[in-house]
Amino acid sequence: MDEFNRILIVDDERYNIKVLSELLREEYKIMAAKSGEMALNAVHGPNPPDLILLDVMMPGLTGYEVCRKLKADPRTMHIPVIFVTALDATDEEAKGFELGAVDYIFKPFKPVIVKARVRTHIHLKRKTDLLDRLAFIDGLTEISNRRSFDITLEKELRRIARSGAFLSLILADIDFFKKYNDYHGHAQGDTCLRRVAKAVADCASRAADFPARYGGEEFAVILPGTDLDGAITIAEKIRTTVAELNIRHAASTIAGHVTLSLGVATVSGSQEISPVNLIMAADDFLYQAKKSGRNTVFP
Ligand code: GH3
Ligand code: MG
Ligand code: MG
Ligand code: MG
Repeated sequence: MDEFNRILIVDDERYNIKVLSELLREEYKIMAAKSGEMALNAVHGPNPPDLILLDVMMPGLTGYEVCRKLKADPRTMHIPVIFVTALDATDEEAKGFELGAVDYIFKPFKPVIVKARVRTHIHLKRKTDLLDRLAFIDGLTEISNRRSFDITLEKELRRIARSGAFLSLILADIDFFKKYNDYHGHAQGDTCLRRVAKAVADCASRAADFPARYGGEEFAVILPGTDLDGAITIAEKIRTTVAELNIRHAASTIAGHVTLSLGVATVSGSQEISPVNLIMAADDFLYQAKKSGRNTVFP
């Protein structure tokens, strides 16, 4: 990660960009855009900013329009926006906040005030990012956690109810993991979980795919837009990828390495199904995979 936080300065006047960047460049990495259109390109680039200083009056897209677009896009909605403008009127300021800006600075601005406000919002952004991480990412495996899985499954099921598309769910469970811990030790068990999680995530890498740690040694993958055949193919790829990691499992009675059993269930948007029922359906198949000898995909 970068040592510096990035600030995107958006202003149609070169002079304003110059003054603001001179003010902030000691503490932050500065990006600049001379129009709303360029700003939207910059936020979708490889290094998105941590905060945006946004001029309101610009030819082409105005600052308000840029802000509205940023807040409507899940990829950019979390980037704090501060309006920097000469429009000193309460209703303008209110409009900025209504659009989701975190602050409003009037030109001509006082340098110390700009610095202080930017620092405050960068600090808040860092904390929010950390909270999101703690709330939604599993600390051990660094993939999405159960909370995040529950929220996503519910949301995606609602989405396919409208579109009529398929949605599949894979549940994967490590075979004889209790024996693994007993034989190789808990620390080695943790390392194993991390490697398996990475393999699961690598096999479900399309933008819509959602891999998560479902429980202790259980993983889940939500596959919106994937039918049963497609999901079985992915489950099979997960199974072989994990087997090929060749993580030694001296206590396994079916192989000398770590293996997975997997269950797959699918719904189409025309069916009414709750998250719980879909999970139960996948879990039933997982149970059959276990019963049939493990290291396999069901159905
Ligand atoms: P099966 O093949 O039937 O799935 O057998 P199993 O031993 O894998 O199943 P069981 O559910 O009995 O055991 C799961 C084990 O996973 C027990 C628990 O100690 C271990 N486990 C759960 N979470 C963690 C973890 O975070 N780290 C480690 N090292 N082990 C964990
Ligand atoms: Mg302007
Ligand atoms: Mg289990
Ligand atoms: Mg298990």
